[in-house]
Formats: sequence, C-alpha cells, structure tokens
Amino acid sequence: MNDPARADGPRLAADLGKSDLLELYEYMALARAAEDRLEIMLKQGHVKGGLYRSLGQEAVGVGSAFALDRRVDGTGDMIAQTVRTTGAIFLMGGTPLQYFRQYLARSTGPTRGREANVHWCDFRKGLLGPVSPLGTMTQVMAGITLVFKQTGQPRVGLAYAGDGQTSTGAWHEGLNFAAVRRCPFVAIVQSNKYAFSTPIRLQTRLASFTGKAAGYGIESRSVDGNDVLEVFEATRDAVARARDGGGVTLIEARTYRRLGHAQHDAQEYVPREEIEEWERKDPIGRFRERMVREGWALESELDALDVAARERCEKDAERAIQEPAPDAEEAVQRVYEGLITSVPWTRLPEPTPRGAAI
Ligand SMILES: Cc1ncc(C[n+]2csc(CCOP(=O)(O)OP(=O)(O)O)c2C)c(N)n1
Repeated sequence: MNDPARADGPRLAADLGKSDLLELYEYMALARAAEDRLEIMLKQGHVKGGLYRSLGQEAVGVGSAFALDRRVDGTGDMIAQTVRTTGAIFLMGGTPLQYFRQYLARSTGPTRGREANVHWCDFRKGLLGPVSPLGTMTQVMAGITLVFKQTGQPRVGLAYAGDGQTSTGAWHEGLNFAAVRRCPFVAIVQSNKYAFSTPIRLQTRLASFTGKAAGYGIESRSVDGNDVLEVFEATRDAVARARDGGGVTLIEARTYRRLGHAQHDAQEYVPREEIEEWERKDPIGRFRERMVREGWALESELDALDVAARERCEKDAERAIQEPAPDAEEAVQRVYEGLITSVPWTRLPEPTPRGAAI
C-alpha cells in the first residue's frame, strides 16, 4: 500500500480499508513467525551470532513503515532499521528468506555471510541498514534527508532508535542537524523500558521522550506503541508534514521489550509480573481481538494469515538451512574497497629475537 489514503471499499479505521487492515495484521504475524522460526534455528545451532527479537513490539515497526511510500526501485522513502523492526523490514520489501540467510550467514544472504542479524542494507528497498555504534544512523539519515530536500526529491527518511540510543551524542547531533535544516525526517523512539539492563529512569529525567523535541524545536507525539493503528496514524501525519516541507517530528512509541536484549540475556533484572502485564497487551492479540469485535475481519481470515506466515517461514527456513556458508577466500572480499590479494590471516614470520645474530 503506497498511498495511505487509498480507499479499497469502505474506510473502516484510520482511513484504511479492509485489505489495509489485513495487511497490517499479516505483517505483524509474519514478523512474529519469522522470529519464532529463528529461535528454533538458534537452538539447532544454525544462527551465527545473537538473536534479537521484536517480540511484543511488532506494532511499532509495522504501523510506522505502513505509512511510508514503499517502493523497490530506489525512489521511495527510507528507513534506518534496528534489531526490533523486523516487521518494517518486511514491509519495505525485505523477505523472511533474506532475513534467515543473513542470520545464518549464508553465501546467498544480503551480505553474503560477512555480517549478522539486521546489519544489511538494500537501498532499492529503502533499507539503509544499521551499524553497531548506536545513534550513528540517525546522523546518516539526517544527511540523506538533506540530500532529498536539496535535490527536490519528495522522499522521507525514518530512523528508529531505542530509548538507550537517545542518550548518545550521535543521536542528538543527527536530530538537531535534521531539525535545523528542516529535513524530511521522522524520528521514532521505541521506548521499550530497557536498554540492555538499563531502565529508562537512568536514561532521562523526562517523563516522556517527547520532552526532548522541545530542545530541538520540532513537533512530537507520544503513542501507544502496542496499538498498530495509533502508530500508523501518528507516522502518517509526521510523514505528510515532512514531505510538505514542515520538518522533523519525533514520535515516542511506548512499548515493551518482552525478552532480554538478545537470547544470551536472561532478563534477571526484570520482575516477572511486569512481563506478564505486557503479555496481556500483546499488539497482535489486541489487534486481532479488535478486528473481530469491530467486524473488520473474521477470525478465520486472521487464522489463515497466521498459517500462511508460518508456512512461508518454514519453507524459507528449510531452504536457508540447506544453503552454503561463503568459502573463506570469498568471505574476505568486498569488505573494504577493492579486492584483497593476500589473505589477512597469513601468519607473519616470527620476529628475529633481540640480540640474535642476523
Ligand atoms: C554507542 C554505543 N554504545 C553502546 C553500545 C552497546 N549496545 C548495543 S545495543 C545496546 C542497548 C540498546 O538499547 P536501546 O537503544 O534502548 O534499544 P533496544 O535494544 O532496547 O531496542 C547497547 C548498550 C553500542 N552498540 N553503541
């Protein structure tokens, strides 16, 4: 859906028709199914590196990316993804198969086995990709959106950040730069209560991250991040403002990281009741319940989407598992500019001991 205002039959909610609402559900279900399948592959020893999940945060990535102009030819809007935006990556055109190949470090994957998890980009699909130092991609996206503006391209850039990321100098600099230059930029703070084990109260004295917007003179809005329609509406407004030359908006999406930072984090610093409370606010469960209650969809239609998501992930996982890792000689190529002619792991000759006769 590239035009959020497009009507397909009656508009049921947030100016969206039935097929749009089903698509929102479908992509949240797909994100969950893909990550569930990855968890099994991790236990089977197929995943290289850690596994980072967006469990319970699916509405943030899906609701926001749904508001973008999504194209696969390099002319649409762009996102700077994080490890918690699986649904957004799929909506932009990334696929579960790409996702699995990357997590399994396969030679067929987006980085051909050179990098792990979401560290990949696909500019044609509007995926800028992340680098590890937090905050950096907000700076890069600020620059990209300045180019959009200066070259008269009607494109918008959206950069996601966790609450921890907002404490980095890079995030501040990027946001301030985009604000001052009135770039077509949307900043989404995925406020999920923890950065690793650090709670929000140790990131900021503010009650809401929207308070930071005042410091940059930009618009802001706080939304229930587990309500996919609320996230969508806020992002749609922010994107429209950005495209019209109205500058930057900061959206705080209040959500919860239901698992540890990654699979290696047992989350011992989190009270069990807190997790249970957020399990009851599950974004997929809530949207399903609402769709059925409002008569937007039948339970059987949603069941069919769940089954299709799981079957697709099963098929793609089996395929990725069978595919090869890159061979060692190939894996070192194209990491830096130019080809590597001598392999870097060749041992240097032992140094001559001091005082030895030469
Ligand atoms: C500048 C920087 N500092 C520290 C880290 C290590 N690190 C990686 S992820 C992470 C936590 C991120 O938390 P947050 O931004 O809240 O995102 P979340 O994982 O909660 O989605 C940290 C501290 C890093 N990658 N970069």
